[in-house]
Amino acid sequence: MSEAGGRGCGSPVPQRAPWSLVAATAAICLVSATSVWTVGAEPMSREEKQKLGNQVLEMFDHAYGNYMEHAYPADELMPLTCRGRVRGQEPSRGDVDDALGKFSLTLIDSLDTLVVLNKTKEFEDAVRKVLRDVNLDNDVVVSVFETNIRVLGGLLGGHSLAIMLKEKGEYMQWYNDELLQMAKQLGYKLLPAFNTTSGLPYPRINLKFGIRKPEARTGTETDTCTACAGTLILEFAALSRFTGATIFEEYARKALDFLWEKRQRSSNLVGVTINIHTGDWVRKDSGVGAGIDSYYEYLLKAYVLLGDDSFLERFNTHYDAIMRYISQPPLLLDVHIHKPMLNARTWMDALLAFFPGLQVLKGDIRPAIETHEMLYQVIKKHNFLPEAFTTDFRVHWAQHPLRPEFAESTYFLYKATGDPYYLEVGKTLIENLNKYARVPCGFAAMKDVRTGSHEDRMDSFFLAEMFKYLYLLFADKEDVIFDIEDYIFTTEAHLLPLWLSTTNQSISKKNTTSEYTELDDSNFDWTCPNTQILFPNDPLYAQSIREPLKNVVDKSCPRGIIRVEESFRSGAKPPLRARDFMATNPEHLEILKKMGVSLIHLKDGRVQLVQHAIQAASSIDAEDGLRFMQEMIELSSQQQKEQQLPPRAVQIVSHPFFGRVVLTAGPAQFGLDLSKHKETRGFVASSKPYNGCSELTNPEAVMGKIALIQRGQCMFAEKARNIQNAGAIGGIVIDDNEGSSSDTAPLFQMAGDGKDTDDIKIPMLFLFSKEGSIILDAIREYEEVEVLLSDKAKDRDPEMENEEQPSSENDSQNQSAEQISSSSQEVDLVDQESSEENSLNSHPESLSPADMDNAASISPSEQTSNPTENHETANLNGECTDLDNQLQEQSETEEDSNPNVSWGKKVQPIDSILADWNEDIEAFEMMEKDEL
Ligand code: DMJ
Repeated sequence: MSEAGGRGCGSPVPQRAPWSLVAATAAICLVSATSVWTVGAEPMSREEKQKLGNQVLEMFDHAYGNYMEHAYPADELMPLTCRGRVRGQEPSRGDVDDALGKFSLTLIDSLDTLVVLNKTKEFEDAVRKVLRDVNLDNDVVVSVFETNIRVLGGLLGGHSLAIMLKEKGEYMQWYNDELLQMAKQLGYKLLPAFNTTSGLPYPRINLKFGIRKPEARTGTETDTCTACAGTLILEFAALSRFTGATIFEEYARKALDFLWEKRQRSSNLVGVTINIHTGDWVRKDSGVGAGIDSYYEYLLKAYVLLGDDSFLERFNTHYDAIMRYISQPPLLLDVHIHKPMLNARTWMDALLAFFPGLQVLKGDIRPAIETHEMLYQVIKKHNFLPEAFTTDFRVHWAQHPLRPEFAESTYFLYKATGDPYYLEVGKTLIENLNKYARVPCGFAAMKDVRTGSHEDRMDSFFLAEMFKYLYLLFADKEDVIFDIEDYIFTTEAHLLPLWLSTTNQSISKKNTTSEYTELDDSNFDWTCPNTQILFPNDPLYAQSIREPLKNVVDKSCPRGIIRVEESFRSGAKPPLRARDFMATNPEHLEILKKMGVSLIHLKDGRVQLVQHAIQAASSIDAEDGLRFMQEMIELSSQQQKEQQLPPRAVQIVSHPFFGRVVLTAGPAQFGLDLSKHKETRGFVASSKPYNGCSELTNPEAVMGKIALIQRGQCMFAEKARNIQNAGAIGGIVIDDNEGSSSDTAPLFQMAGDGKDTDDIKIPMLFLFSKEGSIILDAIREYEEVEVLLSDKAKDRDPEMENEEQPSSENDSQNQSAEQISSSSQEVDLVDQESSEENSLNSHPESLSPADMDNAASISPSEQTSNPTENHETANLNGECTDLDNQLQEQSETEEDSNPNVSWGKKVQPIDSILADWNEDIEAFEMMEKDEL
C-alpha cells in the first residue's frame, strides 16, 4: 500500500482549516499506517497480494467481457440468459428499472474502473464507444439519483482520468473533453427536475421530455428519498467546476440546504422520505442505510472536495445524532426522528455496510471496526450479505444483488489500520463471488443467499465499485498508474480530482445557512487527521476491538420458548382465543389493546405481537393477554410445523455449469425430504406424456434419472407416482404458467393429494417456468444435463468440474435401480381425474407463500407483576432470539474485560418506549410500506 509520501497526519484539523489542507490530509490519513502492521493477523506476502489482485482482474474481464460481447449496447447484462437487458423488452422490475436509460449504463459506469485496473487500452476503446454510440436523449423515464451517480458520475470519472492520462502523454492524446461535454448535456437534462419550490428534485425525469409535459410521463410525484435529493453535490459541483457553469453546484447546494433546514430539530436526524413540495417528512424512520445513506456520505465528502466548513458542521451534527441514537455497536438500528430512543425496526439492510468506510473517513475507527466485524460474520454465515437481516442475524430479505458496500468498507479499514485481517476478508469475498455468483456468462446476483439460487441480473455498480475496491485492496502504489490519493470516491466509486476544490469556486458558501450550532473543538476530536485515535500506537488495536465480537452472530441463538406458563391459572381462557383472532377485525384489536398486546404488521406479511403487561387495562387483562400470547405461540408453532417448508435448490452440475447455476425450487409435502437426506444427483429426462398424468410411455428414458414433468391436469402426487413407477430417482415439476418466476412469485410448495403419500419415496421439486426453461434450454444445448436436488446449493468442489459425465451417470443409475427396487412394491397409483393440484389440498394455506423465516414473532414481557424494559422475543420456530436480553447479558459479562463495549447503552424505561400506542402502530404501518 502506498505511503504518505512525506505528508503526514500531524495534528487535528483546525476548525477553520484552509480547504486545501483538509482535502489533502483527509486523503492522506487513510494510507499512513499500512506498512507498519506486522502483529495480529498474519501479514500477507506481496506474491499473495499480487495473486489476488490478478484474480480480481480476471474476474473483471469475465464480467466486462461478457457484457461487451453479449449485452452491449444494452444497459446491463443478464448473465443467466446471456443477453442484454433492454428496458421495455423485459418484464418490468419496478423501480430497479429506473436506472436503465438506454444509455449503455454498464459501459459508462465501468469507465474509470478500467483505468484503476490498469486497462488503459480498453479504456481508450470504451471512451470511443461512449462517444460514438451513447444517446442521452431517449424518451425514457429515469431516476434522477441513479442517473446522477452512475451516468453523470461515470462520465465525470471517465473525464477526470482521461485528462490525467492525456497529461501523462501516452494515451488519450486525441481526447478533447468530449466526455465532459456529454456530462454537461446530461446535467442540463436533469435540471428541470429541480423545478420545485423547495429545490428538492423530482425523483424521476424523462431524458427527452423532462418533467410535467404530458409526453414526459413524470412530474406528478410528491415524495423522494433523502438520499435521492441529497446525493448530488459531488457530481454537480464537479460539473460546475470543470465547466465553469455554476448552476449545477447551486442547485445541488440548494437541495442540501433545504434538507438541512428540515432536519428534525430535537434529534438532528432526517427521515427516509420527504415531500418535495411541502418539506414534510413522509417516512419518519431514520437510519444510515437505504434511503438516507449517501446523504450523509456526501456531506462529509463535499467538505473534503469543496473545503466548505458548513458541510462538515452539518455532517458532524448528524453524526453526533447517529452515534447517540442509531449506533448500538456493532448494530446500526433505525429509529424514529421524533422519538429517537425508539427503534423503528428489528432488522438492518445491506446498504448500511458502507457506513464503516465513512466512519474511517471521519476518523471514528472503533465503531467502524465493530460494525464491519458484525457484517463479516453475517457474510460468513450466508456467503453474502442478505439485503436485510434481523438483529439476531437471521435472513430478513434473502436477495443479494452483488452490492459493493462491504468491500468498500473493507478497503477503507485496511487503508486505515493496515491490518492484514482485512486482506483475508477481501480474499473471502473473492472466493465467494467465484464460488457462488460466477456463471458462464458473467456474475449473477443471488436471489436467495440461503439456497444459492440466482437472479438474471448483474447491476452496473458491480463493475463500477466492486472491482475497484477489491483491486485497490490488494494493490501496492505501483500497481495503479496514477495516485489514487489525489481523488475522492463518489458514492458509485467514481473518481473526482481533489484539485477541483481550487477551481471555479465562485459560488462556494453562497447559499450556506447561518444556523449551525456553534460546535466547540471537541466535536472535531474524531475528525481526520486525529492520528492518535485513527492510528493508535498499538499494532493489535483493530484486533482487540474485533475480539469481543468474535462470535456475535453465532452466539445469537435460541433461548427457548417464553417462560409464561407459570403464571397461568389452569383452564382459564382469554376473552379472545388465538385461533379466532383476525388482525383486520377492529374489535379484536380493541381487546388486544386492553390486554396490553400490540400488533405489528411486518412488510413480508407476517404479524408480530408484543405484550407489555404494563399497558394492559388491569392486571386481569394482563393475565388474559399472557394466555392469549401463549395460545398464539402454540398455534403458530403448530401451523409452522404443518405448513412451512423452506425453499429447495436445483443446481446444474454438469459441464459447463459445474454447479454455478442454482435455481430456487419449491418443496413438496411428500416424497423424500431433502433436508433430512443426502441430496439426489442425476441426469434429467423429460417424461412422456410431459404432464406425467398417466403411465409413462418412455420409462427407459427416465429410468435412473430425474424426470421433468409439466405442472397441470392431475395431482402432484399422481405425477410423482407415475415417474417413480417408471424408475425415476426424482422429479422436477415445471410450471405451465409461461413467464412465472421465483423472482416475482412467492415460494410454491406442492401439496399431497389428501391421501397417504408415504408410498412416494423419491424427492420432488417445483420450478417456476423461467427457472424450468433454464434446464430445458440447457438440455437443448448440451443434451446431457446433470442436476443436484438438495435443500441448499452445495459448494462447487473441484470434483464437480473434474467428474466425467458417464461415470456420474452410471452412479446415479445404479443408485436409482436400488432405490426403485426397494420402493416400487409400495407404489400405489391413485387415479385422480383431471383435478387441479391444489383443489383437494387438505391444507389450502400450504399453497400460499411460504415464508422462509418465522411465521410470527411474539414478544410478551416477562412478568405480569414485574414489567421490565427487556423485551423477550420468541421466534416461534425457536430459531434465534432475545437480542436485548442477550446484549444485556453480554454487556454485563464483557464490559468488565472491555469497558468500551457498550451493549446495553440504550436501555430505556418501558413507559417511555410505550408512551403512545397509536403513534407506534402508525409508525410501524409506515414501515410496512418500506421498500429498500
Ligand atoms: C450504488 O449504486 C451506490 O453505492 C449507491 O449509493 C447505493 N448503493 C449502490 C450499490 O449497492
